[in-house]
Amino acid sequence: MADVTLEALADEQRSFPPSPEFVANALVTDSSMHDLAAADPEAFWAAQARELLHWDRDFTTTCEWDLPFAKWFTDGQLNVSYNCLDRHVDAGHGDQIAFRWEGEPGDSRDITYAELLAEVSRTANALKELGVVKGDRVAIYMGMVLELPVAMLACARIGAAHSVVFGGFTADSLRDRINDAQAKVLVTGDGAWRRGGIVELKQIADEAMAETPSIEHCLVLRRTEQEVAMQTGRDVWWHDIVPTQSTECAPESMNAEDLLFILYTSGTTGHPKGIMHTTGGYLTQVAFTFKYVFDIHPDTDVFWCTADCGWVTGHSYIVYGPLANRATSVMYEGTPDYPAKDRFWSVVEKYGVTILYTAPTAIRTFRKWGSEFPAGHDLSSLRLLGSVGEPINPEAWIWYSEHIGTNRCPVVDTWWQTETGAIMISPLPGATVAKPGSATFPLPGIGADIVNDDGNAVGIPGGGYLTLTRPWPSMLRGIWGDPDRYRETYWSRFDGRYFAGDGAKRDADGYFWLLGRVDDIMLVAGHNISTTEVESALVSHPAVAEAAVVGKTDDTTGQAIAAFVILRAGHDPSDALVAELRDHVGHAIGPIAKPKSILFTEDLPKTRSGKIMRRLLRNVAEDEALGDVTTLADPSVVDGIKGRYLTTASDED
Ligand code: 7RM
Repeated sequence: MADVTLEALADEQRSFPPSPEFVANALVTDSSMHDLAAADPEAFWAAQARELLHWDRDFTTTCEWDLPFAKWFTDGQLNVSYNCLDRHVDAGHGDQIAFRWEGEPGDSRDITYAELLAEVSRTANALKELGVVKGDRVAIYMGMVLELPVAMLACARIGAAHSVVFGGFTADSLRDRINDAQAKVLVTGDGAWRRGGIVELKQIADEAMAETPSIEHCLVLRRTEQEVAMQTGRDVWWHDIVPTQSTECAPESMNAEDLLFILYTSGTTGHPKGIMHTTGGYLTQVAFTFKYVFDIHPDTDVFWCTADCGWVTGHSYIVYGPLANRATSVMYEGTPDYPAKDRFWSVVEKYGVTILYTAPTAIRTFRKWGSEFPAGHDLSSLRLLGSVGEPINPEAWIWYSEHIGTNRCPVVDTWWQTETGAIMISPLPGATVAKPGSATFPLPGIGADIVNDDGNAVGIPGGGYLTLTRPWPSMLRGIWGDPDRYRETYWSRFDGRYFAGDGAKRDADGYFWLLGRVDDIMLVAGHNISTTEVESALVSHPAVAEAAVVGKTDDTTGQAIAAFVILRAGHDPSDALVAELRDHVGHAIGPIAKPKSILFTEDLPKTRSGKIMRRLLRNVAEDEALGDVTTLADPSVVDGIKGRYLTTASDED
């Protein structure tokens, strides 16, 4: 990590107040909730916990803070699946659709709350039959089929913790995660559809299970229907054991601090971190943020989060947040470009999606493909748009607002992490005046601040390290099996504060701007320059779809900026364009931020959840070995860039 404080350079000041039409029906339209929470954050969260959830036993303490360990609502008891299913059915909403599922090949299925409750109960009984008891861990390795949330909720129902492993991970990754958590059962499928082809889930799972002694049984869903090997005694078909179970399965009353799930995040060293989330605090903040950030009206909204359930975004905003709020959600199995580049927009039109939550990487890709794809569909059902996963470049924000939101829909840029469990910094869409590229303000009840190297608050305006100043209900409770790493990673850099690893600044109006991971900050001639600001300046040029910049060792300036640029449809690489882009950045930010070299590329190295991996580009720029590439979505991308970088990247000046 660079031992520096960030000097923020660019200052974006366009502002977008919510439209009067949106405000007319919004849940929050002023600062009263922020004010209430600021007066007594703990009392605020206690009130939310009681208002949003059903507690089998009420809690008497709100937050116990023994830094860095926090407990919320400790003596309260509740069940997550009861809160997501039974209470809605009991209240007469059994016929409401919970998920409108769209398969990649074009098949589809609606499932009501009553049907989902029955399916979850049967699956919970099946897991019990396979020997799962309260306190066990269950690994889940599936594509985006309805049975994936069903399996998660079935675990929650019986008090087993789930560990969902993204269905695109390798056998080695799956094996390591199963072994770290000592999972007893693995739930998987024969295969998953991906762009018309089959991901051989069971075959990969078999390879993993060759070295996972803790696994006693593997429950296998039939989806793609190719032949798979089934090991007698260990492997069981879903359709043989689930449908025959009883639909009665009493939800286990859990303590608020019982483990709900483990979710692995890669981290900088090879060994993945098992981030732990517990029951009461997690569900409280997830339910709260889902309701107010997305302004949910459960009787009329159709919500669609395009993430995969293998990421925290899928846990919190496909499964637990929507179901706790009795929302109707779309769940989609496939990719945005299959069978054609308008698939997302045909899904929005088909289901009348009102709220869309997606990632900047997708938005930049849609902008690159061209506005004719969304323009060919009726998107008038949309009323609110969200973004998560990376900083959203102002230009991409504006494109999203114009071409998807047709200038009617507020955009909420939501900052949070696997570790935070739920959204932390975000507009409240009916109350906050947005600025494109800014996540705006911490949500009610959240304490965030920006500090310098010495841990002192930098004030307003100012840039530095983003920290969280007090515990929040859905904060991680630790790293599975490694309390020292937990303390070291998050709580040792700044005394008494959680360090998120992100750089940020506040502008003169106090708006928060996320500036990228601090490990990526560049030091050019004594100036600390954020990757986000230079990339956003590049993306604001009409020829540029996407950009990634890194610092490369330089004899005169210490580091020089090396840029990797993807062009939009209809633009071609040329030396003239290189010069134009360098000038463009110079005008937008200042001469110091001009990239020294620019390489045009078709692709950038990204994680499987779509985040640009600048570390690998840095290695390319420095002509170094690549190091760990296990989290890379497509390893061939870096080799391609590397080959071309070494032969064509011209250092200017
Ligand atoms: C939800 C998720 C966390 C990291 C985080 C940031 C980056 C996420 C935003 C963002 C700027 C945003 N969890 N990040 N959202 N940066 N603006 N709205 O992505 O654990 O996978 O990643 O993602 O660097 O620390 S995550």
